[in-house]
Amino acid sequence: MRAMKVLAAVALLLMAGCSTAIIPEKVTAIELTGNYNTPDGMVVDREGNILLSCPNSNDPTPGAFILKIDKDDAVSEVVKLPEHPVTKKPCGPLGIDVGPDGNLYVADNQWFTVAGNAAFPDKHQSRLLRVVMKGGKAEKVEVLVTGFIMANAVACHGDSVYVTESKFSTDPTPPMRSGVLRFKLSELDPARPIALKPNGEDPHVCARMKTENMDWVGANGAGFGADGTLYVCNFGDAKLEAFTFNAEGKVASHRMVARLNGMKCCDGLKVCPKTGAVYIADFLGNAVHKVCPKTGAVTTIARNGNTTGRRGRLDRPSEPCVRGNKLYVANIDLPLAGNRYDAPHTITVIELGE
Ligand SMILES: [Ca+2]
Ligand SMILES: [Ca+2]
Repeated sequence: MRAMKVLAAVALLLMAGCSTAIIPEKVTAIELTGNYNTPDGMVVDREGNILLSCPNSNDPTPGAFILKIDKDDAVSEVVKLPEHPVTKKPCGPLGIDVGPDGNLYVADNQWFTVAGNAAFPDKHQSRLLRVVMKGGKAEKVEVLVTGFIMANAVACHGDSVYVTESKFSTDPTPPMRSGVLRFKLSELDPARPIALKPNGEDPHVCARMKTENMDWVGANGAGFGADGTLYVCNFGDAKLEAFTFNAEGKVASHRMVARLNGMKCCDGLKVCPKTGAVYIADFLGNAVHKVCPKTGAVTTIARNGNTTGRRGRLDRPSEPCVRGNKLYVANIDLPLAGNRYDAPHTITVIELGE
């Protein structure tokens, strides 16, 4: 009994320690207003603007958008994305990257629409889209790949675009299988979209992961280091994993960089172009972390309890983005894990001081 009490006290202390707020010295917020209520994926374009996916999952009434955050943090609209032809619901833009052709590659995640919805027995409704850009303006939106369950991060590297599939099947038996698919830009043709084979059997799968925790999802954020290492977040198991590929594009090495150590999950990630550090949004921990890719050391940059997002507080963050010495963190504010979806709808902006 006494041992039980001691254990309970230790557990409480540990829990309290894990949830200690860490508020950065210099932190502000960009507030999204009007048609924009739920931010997610981000990338810095060639002109230094941040392109932001705005799936509006919390209030889909206005549709879904790609937005631009310019150098002065002013927000404007790049394009409103078309609704999905089968679900008739708005596009679900999550991961976004700029290709070597200057066009935008965007994951359309329809999982939130089809999960648990008997009207859509085929759960493979998510897609890879291309926003064709001309003179800085969106010209048209093309469908390149169909048949994902949960298309998530997008990363362009070399002659290819890489997309994480957060689960290969809806089989509830652990472990959950997920991974990364690689498409050569030259094989992408909107006149003949690639229809993926289900269950992780498609030949475009280039990296595979397993997740023991079945409560959430597997492969999530992804990005490349300067040396060509592909970093992938394993959401449910709170792991950062790393893959290298040989000349034939096959996996040459697969290692775990970091696990837990203050992280409750690993959602979106970005590799800092200057330092090589991997920044990770921790949706469940309401935190953002920096991971050293060499040692696996985890440094928590910011963490707080459930909030509205006011004064730059984190409000269920899903994706980080480094621009200069600032870390931008999209607060997806989904009503999960005790959080309430609420105004303001924010991007937290943290000065890194490095
Ligand atoms: Ca909020
Ligand atoms: Ca909230």
